[in-house]
Amino acid sequence: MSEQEKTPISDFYAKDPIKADQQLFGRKSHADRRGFLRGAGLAALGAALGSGMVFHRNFPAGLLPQALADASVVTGKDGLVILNDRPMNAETPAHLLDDAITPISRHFIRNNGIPPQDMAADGWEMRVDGFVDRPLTLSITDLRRDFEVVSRQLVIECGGNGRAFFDPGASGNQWTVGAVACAEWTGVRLADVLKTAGVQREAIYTAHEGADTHLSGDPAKRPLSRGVPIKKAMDPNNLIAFGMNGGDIHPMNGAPLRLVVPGWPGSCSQKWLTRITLRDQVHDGAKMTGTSYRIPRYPVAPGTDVPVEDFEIIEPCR
Ligand SMILES: Nc1nc2c(c(=O)[nH]1)N[C@H]1C(S)=C(S)[C@@H](COP(=O)(O)O)O[C@H]1N2
Ligand SMILES: [Mo]
Repeated sequence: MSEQEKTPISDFYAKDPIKADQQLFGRKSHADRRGFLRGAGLAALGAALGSGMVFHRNFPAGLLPQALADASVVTGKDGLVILNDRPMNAETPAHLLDDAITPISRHFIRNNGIPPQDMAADGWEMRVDGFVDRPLTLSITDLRRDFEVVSRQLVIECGGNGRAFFDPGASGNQWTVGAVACAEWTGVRLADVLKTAGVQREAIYTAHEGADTHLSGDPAKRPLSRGVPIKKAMDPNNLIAFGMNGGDIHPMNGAPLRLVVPGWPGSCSQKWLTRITLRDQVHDGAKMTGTSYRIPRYPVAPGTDVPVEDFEIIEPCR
């Protein structure tokens, strides 16, 4: 099954649990699945996932084993709750957010598309272009050699955090309170890189690109490309990061290179970073326009229909 053909496992189960069982376990009936469970099958699956499934003999057909719904299926993540598996989105239960520095295993995952296959740090390059005096192509080695390397504890919070509590409800991932984390990021200051490229007078906004691909598989479409006003881009706390909590960045958190733009919605912190373009207009990339990552520019009662032209880009977390 290709990445494009997959459906979120929870949707898959919600629609037709018996069929989902048949497809997942390769058995034709409820009774067969029980037979399969009594055999070595699910125990082996549990072992493969890193935890034995106790009581698996009693699982009724159509019940999605928690271990499959849990982000422990993502290597290096532990205890996260999967909200969607295509694209992968997983939040951290509040009781696991009690560290001053969020462990990598507990940093939430928010993907709009399909992560790149190749995340090797060797050979990774990012470009800086647009309204700059000197367009740059930088490897991670170049970044480490040519700029001051700093470590900062920075919070990333998704603009959708808390959406599950909206009344009336809003579409999208139903984040409760766990789409937030504070890792210690290591990298170079975005401002230093932009100064080296030479910011031209016309530049008013950044445009960020990553190596992830659109869910449709169409190479012409980007899953997400956001930016920030140049004033925010020059804030010395923004990092182009290649390290997380003293090690490598986790693949689901943007390895090997990402932006971290603290204080602004998480969507500004482009993962799998390949390019920053300085523009002479507000960036109009994927998820910058319409109602994406925007809010009405005036207070409205919950559920009010607001014309699209009255939406403005979400800026600092307020
Ligand atoms: N390339 C790319 N960068 C991205 C995204 C994405 O889908 N693709 N999602 C953004 C959003 S909406 C958020 S909230 C943060 C989440 O970062 P995390 O997955 O490391 O927690 O990444 C941002 N950077
Ligand atoms: Mo987000």
